[in-house]
Amino acid sequence: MLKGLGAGAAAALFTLAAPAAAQPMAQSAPAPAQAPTPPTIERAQGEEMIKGMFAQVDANHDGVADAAEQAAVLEQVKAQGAPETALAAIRRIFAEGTGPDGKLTLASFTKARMTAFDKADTNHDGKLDPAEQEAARVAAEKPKS
Ligand SMILES: [Ca+2]
Ligand SMILES: [Ca+2]
Repeated sequence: MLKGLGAGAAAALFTLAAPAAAQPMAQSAPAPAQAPTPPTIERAQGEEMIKGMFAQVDANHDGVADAAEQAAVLEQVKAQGAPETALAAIRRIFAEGTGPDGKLTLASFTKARMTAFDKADTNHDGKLDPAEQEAARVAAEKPKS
């Protein structure tokens, strides 16, 4: 699970946040062709990312991310050095995605994350631009008051 995803990338996918947050300034590397500005995420693209993320959590592919699978992801993200704020954000995202039947399913997870996507899309153009992604990431890592 989470193969090839760094802690930041995993957290970024969960929070639909800027990949820039996961890449602490690659200034020592030769100048990349692209500016480090994260790309704007289209709504359909965001949904694909969410489904991909669920597939990573649902290790046995039975359509439900159970408590053990959620715990395994948290362990892995933690082992990759994610800060406690990121772990807390992921826990909250799991909780928010849990349906009325107490299960975190692809459908309930996607629904909850797309609701978050729409909330983060503050100018309602159906896309998350870099500023909206950053604002969502900051909000996600803040404890709820
Ligand atoms: Ca499962
Ligand atoms: Ca927008």
